[in-house]
Amino acid sequence: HFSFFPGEPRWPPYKQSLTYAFFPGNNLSEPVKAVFRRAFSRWAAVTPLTFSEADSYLEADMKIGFFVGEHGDGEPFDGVLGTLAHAFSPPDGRFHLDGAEEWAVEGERGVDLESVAVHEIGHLLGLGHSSVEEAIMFPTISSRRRKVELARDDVEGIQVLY
Ligand code: TQI
Ligand code: ZN
Ligand code: ZN
Repeated sequence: HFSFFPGEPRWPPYKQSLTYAFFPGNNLSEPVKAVFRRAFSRWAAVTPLTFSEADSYLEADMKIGFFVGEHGDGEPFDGVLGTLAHAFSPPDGRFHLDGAEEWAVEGERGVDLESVAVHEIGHLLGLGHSSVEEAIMFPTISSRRRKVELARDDVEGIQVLY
């Protein structure tokens, strides 16, 4: 079953049009940006929320970046595998990925970027972990390669918040 963060934080109702931006220092390629766009669209399809890329990194609601090791939030990344990414609950908006991973963008070998992005965006929107194994918000990666489709449990959870 789905869960929320303590106090059930969520983006406020007047902010249904959320913006995101990529850390400029990463210089991400278009195919990588497209992965995040697809991941956001999966959540947009089941909520009243819309997501668009902001022109300004500083003014964006959600900030996405790849970092290695210590990167200023007291939650250093640990190199290959282990922690892959983390995201903070609303209205923080920070979404960090471990730059040391081998990220798979379109069926290459490595950690599937879209799967991790869909999961972390769930956290950015206010979902905690789920006890349902099929759910995107299930907290382990066991035997999973690519999991990008929202389960009924994810949809029910996000629709409680929005
Ligand atoms: N990162 C953990 C995660 O996103 C970080 C974390 C642990 C966390 N406890 C949390 C974040 C509580 C918010 C709230 O769950 S991870 C998976 C999965 C990770 C794990 O790198 O371990 C995915 C990132 F579910 F597959 F195990 C993405 Cl999809
Ligand atoms: Zn971080
Ligand atoms: Zn998680």
